[in-house]
Amino acid sequence: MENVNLPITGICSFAKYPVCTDLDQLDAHIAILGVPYDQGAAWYGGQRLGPRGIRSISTAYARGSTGFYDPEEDAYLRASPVKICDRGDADILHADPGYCFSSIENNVRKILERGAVPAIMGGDHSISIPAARALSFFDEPVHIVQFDAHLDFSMAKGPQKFGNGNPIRRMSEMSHIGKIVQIGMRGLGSSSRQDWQEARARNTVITARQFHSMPLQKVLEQIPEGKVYITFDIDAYDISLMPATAAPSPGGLFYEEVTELLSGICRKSQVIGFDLVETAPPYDTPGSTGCRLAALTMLHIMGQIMKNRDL
Ligand SMILES: [Mn+2]
Repeated sequence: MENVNLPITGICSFAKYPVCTDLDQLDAHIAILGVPYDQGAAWYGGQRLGPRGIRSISTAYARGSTGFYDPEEDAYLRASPVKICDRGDADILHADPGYCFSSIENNVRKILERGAVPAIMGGDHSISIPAARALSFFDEPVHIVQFDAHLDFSMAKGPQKFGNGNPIRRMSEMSHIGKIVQIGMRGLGSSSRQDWQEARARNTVITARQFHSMPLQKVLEQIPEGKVYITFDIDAYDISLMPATAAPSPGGLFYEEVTELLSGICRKSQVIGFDLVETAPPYDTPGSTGCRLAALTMLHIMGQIMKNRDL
């Protein structure tokens, strides 16, 4: 008799996808990479536990090669022949940020070389810096779409240039990064006026308030065509949805509008990779609301990426 294979059983990989820790053997459309790193956190930490927390709750959504039936799309998403695997985590040594950044960049680069889409779960937002470095793999510019409550465009905090307040600034300095669209910013403490002016001069910035006053189609018009990397800071979501993060913020985005926009981006652009960062399980509810939201958002992006590919 075949095993029933309920979520509570088995190995706790992301959504119980097969584990492939040897990247030389990687044979998949999407490779999930955990990055348990939070030395970039300016204040509250705990993001290093993000990959474990997300993996644990994600097993509830394990359907293997059958995929998930989406009644609104009348389609099975992430179904065979789509191949997804969990690569495990980038090697991390917290006392040595340089070592960690090399490890993250090498992992992402290797996943790209094997022809797979990296699906990265952090970790604090600084991990997007080495991930973006690996995007020089492509022979054309890669555009960035950021979801976030915060601008993350600070030049530096004292001598620190590689913290979780700096990733978009660091990306903007990379010659292989093209346009940058920033969505969801709001509230107090999100960079200085000068940072905002410089971000608005270089990038397209859509605050949460602007987002809520715009038809989705207008937002989509701002998304570049071509190759796009999505960096999704989970605090883009409204505080009522997302307790499990270091800087939760009211006035944020909601699941339906986020997933609809993500679907639109995957239709319009070629999404070549994404990260989802800043999930911090120590602040989560007992029912793992935040980790669940993170897992579902990742599954949604993966489903939409593959729906728009010819296999
Ligand atoms: Mn951020």
